[in-house]
Amino acid sequence: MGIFKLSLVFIFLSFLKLHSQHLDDYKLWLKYNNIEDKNLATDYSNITNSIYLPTTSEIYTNTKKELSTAIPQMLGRESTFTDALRPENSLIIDLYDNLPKDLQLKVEREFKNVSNEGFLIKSVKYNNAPITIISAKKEIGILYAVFRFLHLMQTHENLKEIDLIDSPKLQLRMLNHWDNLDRTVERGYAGFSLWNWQKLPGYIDERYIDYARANASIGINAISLTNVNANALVLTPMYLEKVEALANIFRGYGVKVYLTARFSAPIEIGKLKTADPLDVAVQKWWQNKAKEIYTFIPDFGGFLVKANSEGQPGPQNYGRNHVDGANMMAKALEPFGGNVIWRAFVYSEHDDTDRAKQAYDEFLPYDGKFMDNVLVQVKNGPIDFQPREPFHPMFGAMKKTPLVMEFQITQEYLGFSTHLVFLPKLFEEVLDSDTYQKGKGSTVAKIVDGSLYGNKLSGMAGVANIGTDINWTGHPFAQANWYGFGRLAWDPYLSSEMIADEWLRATYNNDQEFIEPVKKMMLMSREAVVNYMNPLGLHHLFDTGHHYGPGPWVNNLGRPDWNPVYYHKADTMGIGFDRTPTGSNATEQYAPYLANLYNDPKRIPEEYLLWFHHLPWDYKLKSGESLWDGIALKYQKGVNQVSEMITTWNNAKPYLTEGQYKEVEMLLQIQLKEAKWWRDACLLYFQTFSQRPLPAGVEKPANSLEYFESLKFPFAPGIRPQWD
Ligand code: BDP
Repeated sequence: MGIFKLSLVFIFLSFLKLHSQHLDDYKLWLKYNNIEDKNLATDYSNITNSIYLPTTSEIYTNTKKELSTAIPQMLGRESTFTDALRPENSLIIDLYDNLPKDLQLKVEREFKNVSNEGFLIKSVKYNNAPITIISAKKEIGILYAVFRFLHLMQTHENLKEIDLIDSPKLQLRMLNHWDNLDRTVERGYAGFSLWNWQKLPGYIDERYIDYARANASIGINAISLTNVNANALVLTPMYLEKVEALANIFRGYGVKVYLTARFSAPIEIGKLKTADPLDVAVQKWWQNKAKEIYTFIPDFGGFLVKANSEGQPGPQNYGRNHVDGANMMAKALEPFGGNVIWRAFVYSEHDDTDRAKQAYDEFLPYDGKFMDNVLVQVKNGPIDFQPREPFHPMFGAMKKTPLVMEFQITQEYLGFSTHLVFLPKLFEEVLDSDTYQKGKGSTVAKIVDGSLYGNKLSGMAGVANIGTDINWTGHPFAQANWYGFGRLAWDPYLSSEMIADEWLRATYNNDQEFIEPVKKMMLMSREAVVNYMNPLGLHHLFDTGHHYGPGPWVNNLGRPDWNPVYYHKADTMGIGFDRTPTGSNATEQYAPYLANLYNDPKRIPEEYLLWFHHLPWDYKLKSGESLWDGIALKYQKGVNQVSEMITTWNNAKPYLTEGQYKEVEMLLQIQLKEAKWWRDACLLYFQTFSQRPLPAGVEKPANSLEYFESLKFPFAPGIRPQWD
């Protein structure tokens, strides 16, 4: 064979390897790899030898399916399933109410602490033999328990003496897809939308089932299918039929469907002249619409609404307010048990108040005025999903209204699906933040789970990072962000470290020598991206529209608050946004303790310094460095951290397949290149104001400022056409 042919064969083989890697990535954290440790495998075999699981419902059937997929893969042998209890059963799975009395007695005490969607997994002695009981109040709890049980097997936990109860702390654990009906995904970096509207309802893609399995495995129980910049067509019968087909799949995994409702739908698809929420015909239209939707989807979740925000229609178009709008829809959904999730992401083009203050100003007066089935969904920070923001001041201040935390899992401002950034670290930082609104310890987590003020509803939403890419999320490590979001929506008190640990084990392998350094890399990755993009409280330095790469110089967009210069305010005197009483006074929206802390540049945590203060270039940081040097060194540090990530990944090579190694290695190299781009572009630009040299240790920029300013990306992914 000639050299040419040989290399063709080689290319083909490497393609096959990479391709099979991608197929493996498709399985997410549900890989169910073969367990090589003989002792462990024997223990697990004994526990799962004969399984009692009555298949009386769809959820139970799906539960059984999962067990019969997972166990043979992990243990190399099948389990026996019985529909009726038998003496040989080693694993007994059923609702508590259905268990025979003597088995109930074995778990009665623990079971008292299991809530509605929670579960219990416990090993007990029964007829002198060890058995394991998996039980719950509702079928969905059984499915969650089995997923957890399989996860514990995947992560090689000792299950011989298991005694575990767990219940979700939030009611609504939701993904928000920003998917358009033409299958583009706003801010989507992992291909097109999963929802194949053209082929629905007739064609059910296997992928819908795998998507639902993945969600159920981490406890996600709601999804909104469509973009918040909504198209009213999804509310027409033609689309409702398609939505119904999806809802029918998801129901078997405990996932409810929500839709985004365009406020002007009564005009666009209802032929009315107005969408005024106080107009009786409009109210009637929404009531009829709700009724119609429930004929298709009897357990429909409700509406997610973006109104009077970034050009979307809303009640203010008719001189009405958010309460008028939200309550009108809530009233329509109420008879059927549906909710309205009303977004608080608002900032007006007619208001020149600091954008960071506007949502709070607009919503606080309405606290207590929304109907009981309205939840207000608030982004984690007051601007817009930046690499770091202080928590949104509405958390803690708005006491009577249940607030849904909105995180962004898709990495619009965090390097798209090219950069490895472990977001649970960011989520954890926000959830652990103390609002001090009801004294010390009033954390955001306690507001979100409803415990601080006793709100009846609670929830967390994540803007999905999922698309048609074979590996679902573009970057293999971005799967960890979907996973981690689900885990924190289940329990907002979990640590990001634990989440990284369990995700790595289920996704890659259980070798401690692999886990420890790679986990460290994940936990550091979030700070790295803050350092090389937006250090010391800087924010929104992103290039126009697409938000790919740096654009701190952008100053020509239609609205002042769309321009990066609005946010960094760099001038010859210094840099940063003064949000203290000498500036916009956004700090007044926080509890007095925090307001005082944030107002004082000497005491404020330095990661928020330039969010709240405009300071001179020679301002002395805690380290003793000048502000200019400190900023420059942070950018350099971010770049160095990415280099360290590459070293860590190279060292992990012996624990990875060629495909696993290669795909992340290539992405990390791009990340390094782009981290340098951020450093060089931002420092060169800020240097035009600071007029100071780069401090020792900061690499010289590879290109000129003009070069960086000239870069254009008309086809960057995820942009919505109307932004152009
Ligand atoms: C911004 C996005 C925009 C979204 C908006 C939102 O750039 O595409 O429509 O948030 O959350 O971050 O509504």
